[in-house]
Amino acid sequence: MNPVLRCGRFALALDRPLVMGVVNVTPDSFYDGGRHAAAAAAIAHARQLAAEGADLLDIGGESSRPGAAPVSAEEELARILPVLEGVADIAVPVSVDTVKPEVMRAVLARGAAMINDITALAAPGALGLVAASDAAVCLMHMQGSPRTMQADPTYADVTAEVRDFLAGRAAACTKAGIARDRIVVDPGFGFGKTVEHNLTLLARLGDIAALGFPVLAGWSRKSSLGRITGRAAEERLAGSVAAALIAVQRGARIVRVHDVAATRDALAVLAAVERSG
Ligand code: 9MG
Repeated sequence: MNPVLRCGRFALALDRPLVMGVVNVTPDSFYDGGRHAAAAAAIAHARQLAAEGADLLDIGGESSRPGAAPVSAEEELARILPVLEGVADIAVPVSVDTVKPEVMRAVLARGAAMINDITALAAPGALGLVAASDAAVCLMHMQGSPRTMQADPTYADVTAEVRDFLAGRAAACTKAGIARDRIVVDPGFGFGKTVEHNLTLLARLGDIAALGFPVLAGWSRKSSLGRITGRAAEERLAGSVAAALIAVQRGARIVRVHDVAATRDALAVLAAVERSG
């Protein structure tokens, strides 16, 4: 694996696990006071996550929760752009979570350092847009679409199928001209997977890391943790931190989390143990 991840004007050293902080700008997050208040709250939240030590921020304007309805590119941009502009002075690379080429074009022109695409650049034109930029890309695996993905996820061998899919999409990226050191892969925990599928993938994350690209893992507050612990989303901090640590121990280089400070503390303890051993 390359020692750095190149993303826009940044080169992130991969000699320690990186923490990506989640900044959602969706109606179920900051929308109580209307659009302007939502942007202001999201910017404040992003600054807080950066102050807590986030290595990257991931801004998203369309929910990808199971059953979520799609939004138009115009609506997504109206949510994201004020936030992207409001964090432009922070010395932390900003990723944008989107599947739409129109949104990718607009955010890349405004300095987004990474495109986080839960469909792995499937939309026509998406590959070329990222290739023509200097941004990194996170290629995620999903079976189905957010509307339907949890209806009946089925695999013969979940790890092999996810690994082969990611290998294929990474090959498509390099063929399109995206250098290997701009590519991140992600098994997509919770995206068209049962709790058992998610646990198998976590246990076998090393098979995904063996592809030679940095692996991003996102377990933060997800429903699998609710199924395991019996806890509601807002009570899943301990489970989320545990899953992030396990993911790192099994080969993840980036963890996508809501709780940056707690995750950084846990990773600091892990690093201290590894240094002493
Ligand atoms: C947008 N989003 C929600 N969960 C995610 C995950 O696990 N990985 C990535 N790359 N994006 C996610």
